[in-house]
Parts: sequence; C-alpha cells; structure tokens
Amino acid sequence: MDEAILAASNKHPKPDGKVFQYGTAGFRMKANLLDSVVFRVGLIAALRSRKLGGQTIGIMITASHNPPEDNGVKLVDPMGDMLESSWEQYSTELANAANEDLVKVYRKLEQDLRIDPATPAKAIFARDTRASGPALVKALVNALKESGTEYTDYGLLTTPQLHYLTRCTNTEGTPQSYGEVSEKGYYEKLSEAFVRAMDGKTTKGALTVDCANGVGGPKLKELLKYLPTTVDGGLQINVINDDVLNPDSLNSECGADFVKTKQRSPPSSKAASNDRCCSLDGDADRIIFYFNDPEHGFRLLDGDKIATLAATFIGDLTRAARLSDELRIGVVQTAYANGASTNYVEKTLGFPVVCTPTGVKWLHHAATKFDVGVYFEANGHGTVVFSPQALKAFYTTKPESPAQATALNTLQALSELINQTVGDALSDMLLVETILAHKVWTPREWDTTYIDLPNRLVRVEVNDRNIFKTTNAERKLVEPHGTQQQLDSLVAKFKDGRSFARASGTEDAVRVYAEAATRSEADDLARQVAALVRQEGSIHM
Ligand code: G16
Repeated sequence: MDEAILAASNKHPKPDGKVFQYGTAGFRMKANLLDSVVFRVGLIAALRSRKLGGQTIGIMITASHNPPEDNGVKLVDPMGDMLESSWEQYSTELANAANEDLVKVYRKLEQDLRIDPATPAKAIFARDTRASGPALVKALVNALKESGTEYTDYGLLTTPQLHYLTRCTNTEGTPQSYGEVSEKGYYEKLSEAFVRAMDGKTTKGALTVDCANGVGGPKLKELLKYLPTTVDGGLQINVINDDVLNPDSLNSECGADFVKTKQRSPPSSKAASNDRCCSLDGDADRIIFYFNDPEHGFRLLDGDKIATLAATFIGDLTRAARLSDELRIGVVQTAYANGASTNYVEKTLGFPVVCTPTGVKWLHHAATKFDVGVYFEANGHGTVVFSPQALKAFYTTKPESPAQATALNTLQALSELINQTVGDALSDMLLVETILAHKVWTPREWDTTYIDLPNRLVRVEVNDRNIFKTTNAERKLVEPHGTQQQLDSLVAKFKDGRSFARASGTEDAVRVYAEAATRSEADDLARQVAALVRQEGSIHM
C-alpha cells in the first residue's frame, strides 16, 4: 500500500516552498495550490475514520465566501461537527510533509495515534460549484482509494447538507438517528419541521433570497419543491443570483459577505422598500437579512439580530412550556458581535453571553454547554443547539394546558428544523420566517428590538498577517509588541469606541473591526486602526 500511496502522491506533488495551515475553516487558498493538500486531506480522513473505529468522516471541498479563484477543503467529524481541533495540527503536518517523506509522516501519525491500519475507513464528500472542484475531487478520490477508504461522492451540496449527511450516516439505525441518509431526506426533514413549527401561521409578503451565485441557488430551488406552496399559505420566495453556470459570478457583488461588509443590498436586487431580503454565502452556511427602510435607508439584520430573535422566541416558548426553570439558555458570540446586541441579550433578555474566538468550531463547542445554546457570528454563521436534557423535556413533559401543549409542540418542531450540526443558511432562513410569522413582525419591527452601534469592518492586506497575534478571544493584540497600546489610544478618542484587529483564517488579510457612537466616528476609527495595522505590517516584515 505504501508504494501505491507514494505513486499516487507523486501525481499530486506539494508545490515547493509553500507552507499550509489548517485555518478557521480548513485549508483555503488559490485553487491552483490545493491539489496536494486535498490529496493529503484524503489520507487524514482515512486515519481519522480508523481512529474512530471506522465511523464515516465528511470532507467538503469549498471556499465558501472567498472569490471564485479560491477553493478549500475541510473535514467533518462523525456527529457532523467540525474536525476535533487536535487533528488540525496533524492535518497541517501531513499537508506540509516533503513529497518523499509523505508516507513516512502518514505512518508515523498512524503509529503515534495508535491507529490500527486494519480497521475499515469510510468517508463521504461533496463540493460547491467552483470550476476547480472536479479536479480536486480527483485528487481526493486517489487518496481515498490508495488508503483503502470506502467512500461516497455526493456531488454538489451545500456545506451544511454534507454535515447533515455525515451525522445521518453515522447514526443510521440507532436511537440517535438524525434523519434519512440522502439529500431528499434533508429536504423532507426541513419541510416537515417547518410546517409543524409554523402551525398554520403565514408570513406576509415575499422573501427575496440572494444565493451568491453559489450552490445555495439550486439547493434552495430543490427545497422549495418540498415546502408548501403559496396557495397553501406557504412561503413566497423570489430567488435571485442563482447563476451557477458563470463561475466568475460567485460571491461577486452579492452574497452574505458582500452585504455584511459593504452594508448595502446587492446591486442586482430589485426588492422594494420594506421587502424582506436575505443573502446566503457561496456554500450556504451563512445568512444575513436586510431591508430598505424608506426613512432610514439600508437596514442590516445580521447574525447578532438572528441570535437575539431566536433567543427571544425560544425563551418565550420555554416559559410557555414551563421549562424555563430547568433549561439554561445562553448566547455565544465573537468579538465581532455588536456591543448593543451583547447588552440587549444580557440586560433585556437576561441570558448569559459567552465570547469565543472566530470560527464556528469554537462557538459550537461553547454552545453545547447550555441546554439551549444560541450561537451566531455577526457574519450570519450560526445555529441553535439543544442538549439531550432539553430534547427529553420537549418530548416527555406532560402538558397541563393547551398553551403549554402548543409551546412544547413548537419546541419539538424547532429542534428538527434547526440544523444541529452546523450553521445552515436554508434552515436558518426557515427559522427566521417561522419566528416572524409567529410574532406577526415585519423586518422593521425586528430591527427596532435594539439599535446597533454604527460599525465598520475593513480588510487590510499586509505582507505577513501571521505577525498579528491575539489573546482574550481575539479582542487584544499581543504581537507586534506595542501595537495594542497604540490601538487603545486611538479607541479612547471615540465615544463608545471599540476596535480590534486579527489575522483572517480564511483570507490573506488582517480584519479590522470598529464601532462607535456615530457612523462617521465608526468609519474614522476603522480607518485609523487600519492605517496602524498597515504601518505595523510594513515595519515588522
Ligand atoms: C468561515 C468560518 C467562520 C468565520 C469565517 C471568516 O466561514 O466557518 O466561522 O467567521 O470563515 O473567518 P476569518 O475571519 O478567520 O477569515 P465561511 O463561511 O467562509 O466558511
């Protein structure tokens, strides 16, 4: 087998001098550099599966919100969550092994991790719509074949669908079965839960969905076939930016990242004032809502607003179900969360807030410490996870009133509707529609629950982003030395000012976030901190 792995690996050689790093969401870079990485990720999947006694590992080939010329690859653990963090290091090690040492490093990992090579290995994989996807799939398949891994190719899927299928595959036929192991099973699960959660309520007006010209477009259209039609009081959805034939259009002037960072609608949107709109990202694991207010212009309903909406609704339901004394609800955010949202959750809703570093893996983990863990990054990536105790309470509590019975029924439906494995734009979209329908809210009413502090996110390109090292959930810089003090003195000049800088784990850039009392002050603070980062980046080369 070793000779066969080496021979296959020689067809996917590592480019000279390139250093790879398993980042915020796996390996991500220009697609033409990824061939050897994807091959080696296939080998890691084999090791991980064997280590876990032959459970199925998921592999997703996507670069999500990144531009069309990028691609990436990430691993999914058997329950559908992100790869256990200690394995990121092993993946990085194997990705960086010299071509001639690859088999040696692979066997050493096998030995060090006490993996029995005779254990069967299984993997499933899928990709998004990027033009570079099919060639990378070939590299992956070569590695899976040569490492003796049984695999299923699911073709094109959204990232959350692949997470769903990974969990379904590993729980099939057990009491924890998560659903039917097929794409159809995913649509059926979501649509049945949606109908049940809506409980006869209807939304008002259409929802315009911008699909970022990514895989979310065809998958949303497929989902719509399973959902009740407008004739039955179902959703009215206008799909825009669903061109998957022109590869250059992906995430270009559209999508969740564009809307969040530019703080404006995609130019292609024809939505009228007050119309509900949302944008997915390239692999449909993020969603952002927005609308145009005739008085105040563009209004963003980002991940923070989705988190507060979900926490409010589920909090009300647990009270009505008389479960609020026994279930702990908490909200998990990152440093990007708007200060006004954190304040609102803690002071108005009365729920604890936990702050973690960027990356769904961190938020998800922290959220599982609650019975109802609501986690969303401000960029729209998130979900709500329910503990086994919460699920037991939803399903076994004997209702003593019709109101309690209704609340329990809605909670059960939500636990099926909300993807328990990872943030899922399609599932989150249905969750928001459900809540707005129950509350009979327009986006404007949702928007006014609290007022965001004006904020600005800037992307700064530097020579080496890795010199920017942070602590305290990425809120403070420890390196380059002295930079944080300079940043603090800039922030001190602004009313309600807050700012931080951190290296992106998915793009070759440093991100600067700033918020302040007014729009112009937030912009000004962001500009000044970005200039500081640029300057430090050029000094410490
Ligand atoms: C990925 C991660 C998210 C993260 C985002 C940006 O999202 O899954 O948790 O917020 O990258 O990360 P960074 O600021 O480190 O570049 P996606 O949607 O691109 O997979």
